[in-house]
Parts: sequence; C-alpha cells; structure tokens
Amino acid sequence: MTADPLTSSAAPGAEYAGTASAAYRSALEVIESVEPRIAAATRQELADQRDSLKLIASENYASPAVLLTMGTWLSDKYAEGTIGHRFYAACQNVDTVESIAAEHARELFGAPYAYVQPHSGIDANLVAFWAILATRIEAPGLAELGAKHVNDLSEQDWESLRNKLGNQRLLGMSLDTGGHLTHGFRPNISGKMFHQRSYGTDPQTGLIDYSAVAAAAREFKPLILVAGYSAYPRRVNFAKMREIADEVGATLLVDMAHFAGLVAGKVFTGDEDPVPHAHVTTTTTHKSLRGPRGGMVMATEEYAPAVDKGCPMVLGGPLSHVMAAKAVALAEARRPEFQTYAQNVADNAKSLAEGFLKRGANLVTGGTDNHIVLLDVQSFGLTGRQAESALLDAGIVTNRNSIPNDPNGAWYSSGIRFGTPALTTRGFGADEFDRVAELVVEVLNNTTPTQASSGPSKAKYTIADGTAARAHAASADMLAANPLYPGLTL
Ligand code: DSN
Repeated sequence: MTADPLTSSAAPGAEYAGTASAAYRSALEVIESVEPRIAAATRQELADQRDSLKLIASENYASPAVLLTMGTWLSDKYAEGTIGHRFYAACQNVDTVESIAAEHARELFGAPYAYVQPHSGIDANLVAFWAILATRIEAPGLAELGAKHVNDLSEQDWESLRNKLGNQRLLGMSLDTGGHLTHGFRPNISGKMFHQRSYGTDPQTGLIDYSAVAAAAREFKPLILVAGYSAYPRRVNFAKMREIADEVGATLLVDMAHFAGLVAGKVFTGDEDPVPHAHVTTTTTHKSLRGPRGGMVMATEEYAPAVDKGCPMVLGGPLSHVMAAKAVALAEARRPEFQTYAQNVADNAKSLAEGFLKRGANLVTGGTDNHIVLLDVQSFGLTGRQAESALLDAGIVTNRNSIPNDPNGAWYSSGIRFGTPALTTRGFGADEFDRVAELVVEVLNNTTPTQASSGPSKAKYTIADGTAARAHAASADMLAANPLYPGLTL
C-alpha cells in the first residue's frame, strides 16, 4: 500500500507540513486570545482523530490545503445569485472562485454543468428537487397560462400551480435497505414535499432487484426516480436506472454523496458512473471525495438553468470560502494519485469484509464492492447501539445503522456501518483492515447486553475486562505507523 500523498509524509502534503504547522499554530494562538475553550476543543479534536480508528463511512480527512482554504476573508462576502449575475456588488473574486470550482467539477466528472453552491447534501438534493419541479411542472404551467414569470400570475392561477408543484411523486430506495432520509422520508422535508414510495432490495440476496424497481415505477409513475444510498454496500447500475426512468417518463436523480470519490477516482465507470446517465446528479464534497463539508449538483443542459437559480430559490448566500476549498479539493481529485486512493478505498473495503466473514460475522449482502461494509450484529446478541458504544470504548469509531427489516428500528438498530475512506487516507492497507476486522470481532465477542429492570436493555452493555485496553494497544501500533497529518505539530 502506498501512503497517501495528501496526508502522509511520503509526498506533497509533507512539502507544506511545516508551513501548515506554522499557520495552524498562529491561528490557534489568535483564537485562544478570544475564546480559549474553542482553541482547546480544536486541538483536542485533532488529538482524538489522530488516536482513534475512524471508520464512519461518510467521514474522511481533508488535506491541509483544503482546510486552510476555508479560514479566510472569502467568508465575509455576500454573493447571492450566480456567476456574473449577483444581487450584491463587488463579487468579482467570488465569481472567480465559483467558476474555478465549477470548472474542476465539470472536468473531473465529465458533466455538462456543475453548481458548487449547496452548503450540504440536503441542500444539494433540495436544489435538485426544485430544479426538476421548476423545469417539469412550473415552466410548462406558466406556458399553458401564457405567462413568463410566476409574479405575472393571478392569485388563483398561482394557487393552482403551487398545488401542482406540491403534489408530485418520488420513488427512492427505502431507508432500511440503505436509502437516505432526503429521498422522500416523512421526517425530512422531502417526505413532506412529495408523495413518496420506496423500492427495496431482494430479501434473499440483499441486492437491488431492477425488475422490482421497474415494476414499482410502472405502477407508481413517479416524476422523479432517485438512485443512490448511504448504507448499501454494493454498486448500482445507473444505465438500468435510466432505462427505468425513461420508460415511465421520470427524471433520474442520482445522489452520489457517498461514492463520489469512487466516481472521481474512476473505480466506478461505464454503467456504474452516474453522471452520464442521470439527468441530475447530487453529491456532498466531504465524504469519499475528501473535500470540505458541502454539496454540489451536476445536471444536463435541460436542467442546468433551473439548478443555476438554486440561490436564492432554495439556498442562502453562498459560502465563498467553502467554494474555494471545493475548488482545491477537486483539483486534488483530478491528480492521478486520487485514482490510486479510490481503488485502495474499494480494495480495503473488500479486505475488511473478508476479515469479518472469515471470523464468522454476518454482513448485509454477504460482502461489499464499494467503500461500505454493513455488519449485522444480531449474531453477537447485541443491538447496533450497544455495539457502537462498545466499539467506541475500544477506540473504534463507527455508527449504528438499520439493516433490512430491522427488528430494533432506526434508533437502536441491528447493524454497524463501516467505511474505508478515512483510514485509507491515512495509508492503511489490506492487512491493516483485516486486523481492524479482528479487533472489531474481538470487542463484540466480549460485549454482553445488560439486563434492565424491564427485560434486556437495548442500550446498556458490559465489556469484559481488558478488552478495550487490548484493542487500544493494538490500534495504537497501526495508527502510529500511519500518522494523520504527519509533520503537523501544534
Ligand atoms: N449523514 C450522512 C451519512 O452518514 O451517510 C448522510 O447524510
């Protein structure tokens, strides 16, 4: 395994590690002089991230260049609107920043159009939903009424158009089979906006059954078919999803927030690359793509003009400092080293999955072919909540997750979701991920649920003496061999 160039001592990150250290030391001194508790928490976060096995599938470590880009006066500028068309004066530098970020995104993903303003994944999906509604419902509605702009409509006509906008259908992957809350679920605004239905996975294999998706689409006739996931450990055939969307006249929206890094790194190509197949593709920039916390939307020419109106339609003022950091991260992702990184992420996930399977653990779908491994912890006699807490005691940071037909619901759950993007950035290889699987199994084998007065507790547990300490000691060696931000001293 080659160490990662952006965060390990082997390459470019190391060239500026000394400079970055000086920059961070100065920054923390300045922060300390105003609110020392924030400086202390910031230092402690680095120490904690350095000392634990970060296996949360949606987290990563951005490079010092990306992180430093966010700490500037670009943050102070208002720039509502879009490139060259702002509602504020003096946006020339924000125009430059946003144009460069969008250009990198278009080039990296081969997209006709990219919009880099969304502040998060939910914002990106909201922009996408409203761009689709504007294109497919509002524009033809206005034309039918002989109007150019919504402000030209009578109150009655606007009311009727508003009802149409708020009464559309969306078909997405169910939450318990790995879909995301923003794909039409009631606690999220998407579920309040749309009449939603879900497709699941095959109960035997745990895999997406495309003929079942097609049948659901034919029956439900959604305006929007959503593909994408946050806890499905397999690849998706987006060409098939597009065929299904086309057959029923739906717009295909792919949310690639989780696997954007595998698309950028050319691990997912052809039918597995969503961008050429989707009408609209959304993503976050901070997960496997390893950029700053934020979102992004890519679209065909047909949807681009509506997406471009994301601010002020859905979004508040763009975060110019974050758009700048997106540009830096996307420039990094265009380097050949990023393709090596992305392939390592997928190879390491396989190694982690095999490590679990050979030690007798059960995995949802029986394995992985992306960056996610979903462990069913029922065979350990634990809930997801108990397993997550016991692993945290041992310095292994994960998150609990529902599994299909989860008997414990979403809060306690029966699964633990693991992801390889972060530790792969640190330089962990296949052998180390096998060792991680061994540590996890050892911790869970030594954890037992605590009896509560009203029967077994779904949250409380006991971990056998010495287990957590042994796991800490074993991971300390691996963490020391693969340091986070080597050369960065505070
Ligand atoms: N919260 C992200 C995740 O952990 O998958 C998705 O929004």
